[in-house]
Amino acid sequence: MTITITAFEQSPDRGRGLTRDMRVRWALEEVGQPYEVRLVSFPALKQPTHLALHPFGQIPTYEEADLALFESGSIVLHIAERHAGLLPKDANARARAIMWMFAALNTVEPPIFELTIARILEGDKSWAEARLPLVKDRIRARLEPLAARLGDAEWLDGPFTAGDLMMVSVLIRLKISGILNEYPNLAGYVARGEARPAYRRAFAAQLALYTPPAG
Ligand code: GTB
Repeated sequence: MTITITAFEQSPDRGRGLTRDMRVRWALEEVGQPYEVRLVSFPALKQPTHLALHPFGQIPTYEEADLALFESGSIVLHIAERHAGLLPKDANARARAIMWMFAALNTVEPPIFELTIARILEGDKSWAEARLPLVKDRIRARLEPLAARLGDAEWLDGPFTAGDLMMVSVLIRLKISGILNEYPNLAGYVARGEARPAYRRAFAAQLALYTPPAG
């Protein structure tokens, strides 16, 4: 059964792995499922055809036979539940992996996304510079306890799970800000995620989409 996901036709990050289709690609690579990508232009995101798939007019979406999903978290959870490799067999460990997915999306990602908004959408406002330290401190308030919990461990709770995939995907956006380097164990955690062969394949696939052919 063919899996089709959507991604930006022209990505504002030029394929640096920051858009949310990347976590879906990574999950599919981890479980060894081939997939196709349908590129959507910005105007098309808000047209009826795409809105029927995604009521908020965003990417990514996921289609497989008669199933259509939106929300990267629900898509990654669906992939993890259908295919071996991202959720432990033990019921309690599985519940904790899903807990970490929610922690990534619900607790850690919001202040990180706020920094993107502050920089990109509010960067030209007279008060933008004064607000940045507050936004960054709200991120630190999440990273500090996360770093304490991770400690010297390789992953958040035993072997690599969908919880780590989601947490690394969320933290990656902080790399350019320098905040991640304030927490060396989190920086190492992200680097371990990026070094996974599945991540590298997903990254290369989306980068290739936005790289003009040589010559
Ligand atoms: N909660 C949803 C999910 O997790 O799937 C959020 C999806 C979402 O925000 N999608 C964005 C989108 O479609 C793309 S990823 N935006 C278009 C719109 O809302 O009209 C967000 C994003 C955009 C750009 C960069 N960048 O340039 O670095 C990074 C991330």
